[in-house]
Amino acid sequence: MGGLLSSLYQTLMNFSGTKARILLLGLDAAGKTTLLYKLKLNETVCTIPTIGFNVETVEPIHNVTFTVWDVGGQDKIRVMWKHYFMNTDGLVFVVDSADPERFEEAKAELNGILENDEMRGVPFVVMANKQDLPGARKPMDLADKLGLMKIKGHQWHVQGCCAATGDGLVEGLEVLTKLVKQFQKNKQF
Ligand SMILES: Nc1nc2c(ncn2[C@@H]2O[C@H](COP(=O)(O)OP(=O)(O)OP(=O)(O)O)[C@@H](O)[C@H]2O)c(=O)[nH]1
Ligand SMILES: [Mg+2]
Repeated sequence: MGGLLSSLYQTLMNFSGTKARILLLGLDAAGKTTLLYKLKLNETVCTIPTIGFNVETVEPIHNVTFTVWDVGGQDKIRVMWKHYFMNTDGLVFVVDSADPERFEEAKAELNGILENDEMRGVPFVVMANKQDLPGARKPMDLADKLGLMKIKGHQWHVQGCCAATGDGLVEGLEVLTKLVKQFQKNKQF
């Protein structure tokens, strides 16, 4: 019966398309707003630090429409992040790969997010951003520094990217799409 319901659900989802609420978080200056508007407009916008949030719906990827919430990452406003957690289907966590001095801080913030009850089981993609900069750490190196292999209860992927040019963004979100579909299906049954 579960199998029948599951395939019916899948058929309906394929027909109607799926909607997903995506949170875009990371330390200040990681490149979140740059990434969001590169995806949305295919433009490299000139950003200022985000106080509050930006929200945009981006073009469907594999039939999934993402509503992306980009919340400011400055130290003093990170306390606001938790107010965006409810009903999240996927997390994009952006890291400046060329700023190793802040990897520990990024790791602590990521763990804090994932430990929140509202974020239980939510899949995430770490965007190893700014791969264009000299000294940028490779995605797997970053995964190691952030301790991703030790994280339990969440599906994850790490994607090298450059938000300024758009390289790697769609690839990262394609993986997130798959993880989100699985997460939503598991929630349903
Ligand atoms: N070289 C390079 N610079 C980037 C890239 N992505 C973003 N930046 C720059 O990094 C700076 C910060 O980018 P934002 O997108 O404003 O960062 P943010 O994560 O939204 O920061 P907050 O809103 O303060 O949380 C800007 O000067 C961007 O131009 C990238 O891929 N490569
Ligand atoms: Mg911003």
